[in-house]
Amino acid sequence: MSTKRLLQGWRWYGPNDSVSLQDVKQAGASVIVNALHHIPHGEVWPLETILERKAYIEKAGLTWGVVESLPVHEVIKTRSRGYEQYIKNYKASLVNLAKAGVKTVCYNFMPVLDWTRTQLDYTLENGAKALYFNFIDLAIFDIYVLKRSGAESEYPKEVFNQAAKKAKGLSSNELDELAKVILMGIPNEKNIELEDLRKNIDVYKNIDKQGLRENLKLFLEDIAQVCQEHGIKMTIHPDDPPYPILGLPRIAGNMEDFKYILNAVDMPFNGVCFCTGSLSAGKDNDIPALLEEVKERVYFAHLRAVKKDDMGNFYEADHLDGDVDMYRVVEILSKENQNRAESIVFRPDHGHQLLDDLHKVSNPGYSAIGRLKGLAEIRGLELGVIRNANPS
Ligand code: DNO
Repeated sequence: MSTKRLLQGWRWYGPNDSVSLQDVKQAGASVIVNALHHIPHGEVWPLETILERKAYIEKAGLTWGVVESLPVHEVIKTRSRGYEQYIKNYKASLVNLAKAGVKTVCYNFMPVLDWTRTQLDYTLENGAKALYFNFIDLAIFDIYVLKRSGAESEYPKEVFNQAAKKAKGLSSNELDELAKVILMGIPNEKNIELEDLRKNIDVYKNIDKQGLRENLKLFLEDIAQVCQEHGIKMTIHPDDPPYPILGLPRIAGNMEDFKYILNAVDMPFNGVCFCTGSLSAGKDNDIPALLEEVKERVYFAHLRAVKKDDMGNFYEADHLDGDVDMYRVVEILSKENQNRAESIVFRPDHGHQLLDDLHKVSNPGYSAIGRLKGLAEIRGLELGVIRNANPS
């Protein structure tokens, strides 16, 4: 019996993406990871629009295999007044997606902000650019721009002192730029405003980690029947970074969190988008051990790696050269894949800006050549893993 390969995915932001579907084909990916970013969070995704997008992708000879993301509205995350309507809408979107045959859905349960970085053009030694997260810059934003009450005392003394010193030397333009990066949302979606962030942080004052976990559990219970009936696989994306920031609770960052999530609603639809990059920013995360624990519920994977310093600051490293044992990760995924009726989709997550990328505009983290490099390295690694498991 031949060994089944993982499916190579590629995040594509829709017809306006500067990386075209033709580019994706040349990179060698076959599964498109896409969302209807133009539809405001919380509204129903109409079947017709889904089918149109699907046809567009298929015309290019590719398939739409994963939705990333069907966003969970803040009203659901906070279980605030009116959440029932948002749940209804979410379920309606899921049914429409299932009717169109797109059944793997990625989402996150991060309060207010999706992934957070403090710099988008960190220059590496070889001149390529990477995304970067620095605690001192985060503290500057938190204390001097957002002016969150109590923020000062939440950072270690060392971070606070360095932030205070650095902030003095920053112009208002530089502070604005920092705020822009931290508040940056998903391309083509509505950006988060400073005011929204402040308001939302207030709402979360009454929702601690346990409260947010509970809200996730209730959300999963609400959608369970629809998912089971329609064969939908929900995959939760880890928090990025995988620990609390800006005083907001986080519930998907480590082994204990994922055990909780999978047990909370112990049904096959309740799965994980295993993002090695997000998880590797957590200093105590043993990524292969975590994958071993959750692998049966992994329906989608983001493969990349970060490198951290002692303070926990991190930049996005080469896909095979960060704080992740990528050989083990691919080995576990590939082995698990042999048990599956449908192969697991992975995508090279993020990429450096390199070569021609440096002269083009692309969505942060989503340049063509940087990701092509990551994809090519990972598919080579998979081949090596498979050959190692089945020496001829
Ligand atoms: C960043 C992405 C995330 C991810 C969402 C899933 O590059 O991995 O924005 O799509 O968190 O809901």
